[in-house]
Amino acid sequence: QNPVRPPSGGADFVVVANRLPVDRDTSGDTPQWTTSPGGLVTALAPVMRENSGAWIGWAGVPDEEIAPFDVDGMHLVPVTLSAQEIINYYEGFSNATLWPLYHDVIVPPEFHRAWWESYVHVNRRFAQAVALEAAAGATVWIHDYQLQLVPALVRALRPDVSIGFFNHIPFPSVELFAQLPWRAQILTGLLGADLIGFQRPADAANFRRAARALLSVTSRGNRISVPADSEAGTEAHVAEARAFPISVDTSALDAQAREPEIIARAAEIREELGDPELLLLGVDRMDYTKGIRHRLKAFGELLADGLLDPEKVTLVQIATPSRERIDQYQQIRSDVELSVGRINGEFSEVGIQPIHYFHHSYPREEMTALYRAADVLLVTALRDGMNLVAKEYVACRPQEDGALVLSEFAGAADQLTQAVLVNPHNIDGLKAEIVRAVAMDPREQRRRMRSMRRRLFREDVQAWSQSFLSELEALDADKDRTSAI
Ligand code: GDG
Repeated sequence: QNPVRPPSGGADFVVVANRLPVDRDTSGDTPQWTTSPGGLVTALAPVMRENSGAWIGWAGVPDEEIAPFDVDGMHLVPVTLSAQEIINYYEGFSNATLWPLYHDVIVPPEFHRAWWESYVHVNRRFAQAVALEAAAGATVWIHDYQLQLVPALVRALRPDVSIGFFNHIPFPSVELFAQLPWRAQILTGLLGADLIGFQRPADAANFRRAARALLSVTSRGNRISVPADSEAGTEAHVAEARAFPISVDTSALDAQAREPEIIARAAEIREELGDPELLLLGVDRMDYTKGIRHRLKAFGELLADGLLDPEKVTLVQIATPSRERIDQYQQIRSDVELSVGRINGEFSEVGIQPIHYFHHSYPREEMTALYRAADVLLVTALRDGMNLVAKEYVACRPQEDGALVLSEFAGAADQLTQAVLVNPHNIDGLKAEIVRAVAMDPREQRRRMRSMRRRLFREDVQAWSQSFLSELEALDADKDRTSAI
């Protein structure tokens, strides 16, 4: 399938994200692009195909100018990043300044002027790419914390387009956000959008409060009056900031979990693990926000207390490699590996190993089989925008059994209210709730799982993108009427 390429400036729908949804496969004779199947692609690919869309982002290779190309019916427009920009804009400002600051300073954010300058530069480059690709009156949807200046930059270059922004990670309280030396620029950048989406209502409220406190703008309900900015070259407008909780492709995951090969693989996984009576699972990027250390501490203590029996219980912990050049990520990996080694060293016997730890990633089918195999999923994030893993587990339980232990600091706790909710900082409480999930009456498990599944079938990732885009469209239609609030 090779649809007609939109000419430059011909895209009615433009997605902008740090990364293009593809990876370069260099294993064959000629390098090929393969789509990396993530939630965002699932949600947006159909909209892109219906609307002559374009996706703007970095292709994942440094210092290389790559011409736009088409994959799976999507028109992809690469933005070039130099090796130095990857260090300053991506690893530096995005992942060592904004990421920890927006996740409640679990580790201290670093503020460096050279990183900020690179962030500004790269955001300008993205905005220029949008200005070139977007057709007159197009819809532009910008994603995530790496690109917070893009909305206002696009508004200045292309006042005709409709601009949405979605923040995939939390937005911190103003008391923390105020530390950022460039807080006013970031808020002004975001306020360039017509619609600013967040995972939780609390994130949207934090943003509105920061805008009022630090920029002195006025707001009513979800709407913020943004004054004209002669320096930036933008007119006055109204921006709406509210929650649009992201979700998963529930029916696709459910269907995959029902495939005979997946069911067989799930049984095989349990067998290969030595047929434990109880299989606990953790799936995370190796990131200090995910609370992997807290989870291991609780698990280790439960073994020591004799409340979990290593002969009967196995924990599978997958921690996929992430941001490995950043110090704090090397640190969390060492901490996790030390803890896994200690617990296994203490409680293993020949043929018995309480923790199976994997520091690599798996194909989607294997993930689905693992979700299907696990009796209990442990999500103990210290702060997490949403946490799709929790939703994927629920979607992959067609038999309506299994229990989900879920941190109240993950956005998913707003929708998955029937999970066993925990505060991962409270190790005694976490231990008690793990025991509760493990011992839960199957009828109660079923009642809870059924209710969570029902909600996820209604509130899937397609519903998420549709509700965001239709609100953006409604705001656009309403523009003249709401130029003042
Ligand atoms: C950010 C926010 C928000 C993981 N290991 C493998 C694998 N994964 C997949 C999971 C899931 C995704 O990666 C991780 O998504 P999460 O939502 O759990 O977390 P972040 O990566 O931190 O994502 C988060 C999200 O954006 C969306 O808005 O929910 O709060 O931090 O889909 O399944 N996939 C495969 N192999 C692996 O080994 N195939």
